[in-house]
Amino acid sequence: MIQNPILPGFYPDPSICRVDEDFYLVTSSFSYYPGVPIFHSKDLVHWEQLGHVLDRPSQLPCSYEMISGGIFAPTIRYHEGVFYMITTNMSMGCKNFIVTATDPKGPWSEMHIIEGADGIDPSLFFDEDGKVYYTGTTRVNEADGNYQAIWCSEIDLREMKLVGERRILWRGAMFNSYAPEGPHLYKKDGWYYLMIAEGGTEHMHAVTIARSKDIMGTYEGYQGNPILTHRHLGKMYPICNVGHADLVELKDGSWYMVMLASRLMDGYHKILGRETFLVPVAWEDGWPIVSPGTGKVEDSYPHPKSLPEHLFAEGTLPFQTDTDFEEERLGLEWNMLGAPRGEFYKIEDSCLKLKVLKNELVPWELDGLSANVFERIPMFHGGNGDVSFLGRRQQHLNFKAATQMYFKPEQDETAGMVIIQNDANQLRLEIRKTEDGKINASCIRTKTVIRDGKQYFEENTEGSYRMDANDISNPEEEKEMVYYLQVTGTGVYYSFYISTNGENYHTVAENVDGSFMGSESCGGFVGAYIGLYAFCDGEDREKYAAFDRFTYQS
Ligand code: 6LW
Repeated sequence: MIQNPILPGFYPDPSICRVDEDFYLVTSSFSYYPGVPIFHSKDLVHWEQLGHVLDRPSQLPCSYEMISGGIFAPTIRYHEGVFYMITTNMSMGCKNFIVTATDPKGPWSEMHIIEGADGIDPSLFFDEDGKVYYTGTTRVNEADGNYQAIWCSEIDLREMKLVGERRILWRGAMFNSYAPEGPHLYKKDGWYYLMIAEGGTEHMHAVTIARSKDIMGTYEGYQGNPILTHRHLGKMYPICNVGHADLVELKDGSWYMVMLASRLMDGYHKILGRETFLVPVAWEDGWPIVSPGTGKVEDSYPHPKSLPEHLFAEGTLPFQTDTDFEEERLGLEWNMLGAPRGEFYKIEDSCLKLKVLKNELVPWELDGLSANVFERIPMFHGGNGDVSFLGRRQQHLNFKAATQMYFKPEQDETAGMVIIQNDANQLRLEIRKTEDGKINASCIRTKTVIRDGKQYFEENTEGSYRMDANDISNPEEEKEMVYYLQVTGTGVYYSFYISTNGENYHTVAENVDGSFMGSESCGGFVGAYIGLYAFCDGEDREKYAAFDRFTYQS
């Protein structure tokens, strides 16, 4: 059975390709590093993660400062023994580039920047005559107005250069369509099909299609457009924001589509961000019918008829983990913010150790700046240091995460767990030393509020627990103290607990409303992460907070 979402949690802008009996899928990753997770399946039902396409800092110049910068909408294609991944790095000033590999597990090449390719959402199409085409989005300023459109040019992949004439292919299905983007070209029965997203990536998102006999146009929009949307189903329909899709043909001639969509949590809240879904597609009269019979994304579909079931020995997604940090390397579920500059973490003595660094996770200097993500992204591309944070996606509506932390804070130092949606919208469970030398565990909420198109930050304490002598087993001992931290999420409500012996837990804050962390409130393109961090108020320290174990379960 296909169970949607096939990739739960923040996995937007999916792109898929098939190589014989194997399917490969990539998604956007914004400023999380390593970037562009790559997945593999043989039956479209079970998925394993192979790694990340961008796993060296040289492939992903990007800092932590603007989480919704970095990597937008990748496309993956395969041609004659080579995999191509093309995408945009917004943190480089909207540069489009290609990396290649002969093995999808990597290594992938360094970036080949495509000069002159403006806009976002690049895609590649390999035609039967050997020519290759680049499609993307652009802004057009002409007598008939200033609008966004899909453009196309031939590309020479030996030289990694655009060649020949550049053409506008389509402006979208709607008159004055909003944000035509995410184009992909396909060829079927002598027609070139141009499938795109329009309506913007929030509630009005949709998938539309046009076709032409000539790759450079003229493209004729399908009368049945949009071929997929949930915008007419109302804001309380449990799956919303459906759009940005890619098609794949199976060996038996059947078709499937991957797309992004979000699941609602307790009302119109999309804390998990945009996730990857899969639906079957049929063709009628030369046009695709998406999810035949219902026309919408369903929770499940029958197992694809022609694909034998295939499970993976390493386990299939989503990741539910119990990590004791015995391995030398972190699992594929872990990400940091921005490409690393120095060594801010190490795995040692069966612990994940995070260096106590200046707190960069809440960029207060952004206070009072434009609330528009696109205006803010270009302002940040050069953080000097690292943010001492490592996290994984929240992939389930209900979950429990726990860690065991050794840390002896000075007054201006803190470490703990965070639910982070973006640059400033977070819930943290943190340990601090108070002025009288006691230890406090607090739940801190940081949040943006928008006034007059500008973004302002607020911070407040949602609850705290002050340790007393009974809680600390041996306060005289020089050894760092151990804290067991636990966070549970039930829909939009998060609860935070602390223990010093792993048995008796104290409530720090219960049922804290996290609904402000949905993209509908705080904007941006990512979804919630659960992370570990170690910060100080002043200069960076040569000191670590050690995490002995981390579990995440739904
Ligand atoms: C992406 C665009 C979109 O580049 O959102 O949903 C942007 N579609 O195609 C960021 O994911």
